[in-house]
Amino acid sequence: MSPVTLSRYLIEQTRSNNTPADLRFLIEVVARACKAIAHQVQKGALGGVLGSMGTENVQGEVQKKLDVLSNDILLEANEWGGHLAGMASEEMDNAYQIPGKYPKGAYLLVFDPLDGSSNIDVNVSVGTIFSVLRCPDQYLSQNDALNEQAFLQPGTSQVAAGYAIYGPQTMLVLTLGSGVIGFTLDRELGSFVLTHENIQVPQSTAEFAINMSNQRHWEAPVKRYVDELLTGEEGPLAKNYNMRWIASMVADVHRILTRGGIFMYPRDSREPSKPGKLRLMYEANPMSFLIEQAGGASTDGHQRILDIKPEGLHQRVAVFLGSKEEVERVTGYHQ
Ligand code: P6P
Repeated sequence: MSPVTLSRYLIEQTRSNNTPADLRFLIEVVARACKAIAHQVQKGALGGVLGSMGTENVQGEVQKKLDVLSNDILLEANEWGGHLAGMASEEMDNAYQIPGKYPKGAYLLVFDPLDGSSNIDVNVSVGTIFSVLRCPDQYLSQNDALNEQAFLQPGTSQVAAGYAIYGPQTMLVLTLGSGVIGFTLDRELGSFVLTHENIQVPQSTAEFAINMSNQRHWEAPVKRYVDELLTGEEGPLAKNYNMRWIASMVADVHRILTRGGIFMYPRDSREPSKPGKLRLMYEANPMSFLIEQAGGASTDGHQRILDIKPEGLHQRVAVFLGSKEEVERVTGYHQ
């Protein structure tokens, strides 16, 4: 049988649950933009795209050339299609208004154009994370500027989410709300080909992911939990655990979707005013949607991340996601 490409998947699989044509079109446009980003990322030094821009984003983080280039690729790919009411990104302070010369549509696209920036210049996997929301009717207008309030919906409102990972393979991992599927980029075809149907996170695991250098800054429940992981089979968990920390959320989450694990980025005392490092709208929410759709769990230590009502586009959140058994355990320690 000929390979099932993303286009064929979107038509065949979504015919049954009649996914709107505009949403299928949006996913294909985002996938095409991710192919263009992959092309730039994989040039590396040969493309003159490594290093920093010398500017900072709204988070006060130094912007890498590839951050800005990836952001521009996603904006240019999506602004003309007539399927979006607006866009928002880690790299832009405010929402992106669809230029007046183009029609607007019913969806909102939120993304981290290139996550894992600290790894870009050292050739470690990075990725693009995206989340799709419906624009509430009261904010839909062909003429008026889009009000940023339109984006501030809980993660349960997402209609689709996914990521592209630029690693040894370029893959697209996606959910439309009926499970998680994975596509691998076939460079000869130039298409994403279905390679992973029905991705499931194992309920239990022996692998955890956290940046241990922050240990002295964690809250007590996290210190207790990680201490128990480290005491292994002599400890209360009666199991030896392994550790991984790639410092690219896309790569760590991809490993967890593939073989299980728990990913943690807790809040810590370095910046007590901030509830965590990772951003809710375009990192935690899309990844939480994928993890839950794959049978895992995702909380901020106290509540389901997808239930959090956002108050700002760039709001941060603590993240505990992955194999349900471990997420429920560490969340229980916070109660
Ligand atoms: P740290 C990358 O900059 C990122 O936003 C996530 O992709 C990653 O999980 C995290 O930050 C790494 O943070 O503090 O370990 O460098």
